Amino acid sequence: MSKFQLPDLPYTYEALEPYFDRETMTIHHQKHHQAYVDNLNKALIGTSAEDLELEDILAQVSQYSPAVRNNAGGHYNHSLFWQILSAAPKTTPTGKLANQIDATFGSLDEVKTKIKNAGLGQFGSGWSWLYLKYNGTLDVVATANQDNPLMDTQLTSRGVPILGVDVWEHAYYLKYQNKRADYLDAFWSVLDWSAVEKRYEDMIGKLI
Ligand code: MN3
Repeated sequence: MSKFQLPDLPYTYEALEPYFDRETMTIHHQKHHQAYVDNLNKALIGTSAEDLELEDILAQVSQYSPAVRNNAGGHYNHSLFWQILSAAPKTTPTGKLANQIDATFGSLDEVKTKIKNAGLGQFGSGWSWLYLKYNGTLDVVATANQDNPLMDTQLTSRGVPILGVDVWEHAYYLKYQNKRADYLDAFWSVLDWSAVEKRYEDMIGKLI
């Protein structure tokens, strides 16, 4: 049995219509994410990372091949992405996360604008993240390709991602063509803040 497996989506392929369409979701999960899983399993064979957890591979990814970096990132990032989407999302954060967002960014609208602009400003393929720094503060950053803030290759923006939005064209091109901004606007209609809150509270608990 292979080390890493493609996780099932927690909803059907059409569940996020009309914001994220069935065809994009199907190809994104069954083809793109599956390929990251398969290529990661292949790239790990015979390496010292073979027995490590995914997060531990990412934390020292600079030691491994570009194939491990790209595909471990791809597997982690997509697994997170599916988990924070929902057909019946909680549309605003509450509790500790809401308080921290207000304290750090001023308002929810402000952090949403930062996340959108980071995604729009990412030239080519990548991701826009809201992440928890190891000092307990929040920040927004865009990364190229399948990189993410867990990677030790992130020199100035390291931490634990709690929200990520995929800005590769494969995430939106069938429905939105070149209009990345429209896709990023639609993302908020399927983003489940309760999943982001849960990640935040779990991580804050580990930092303290
Ligand atoms: Mn993708």
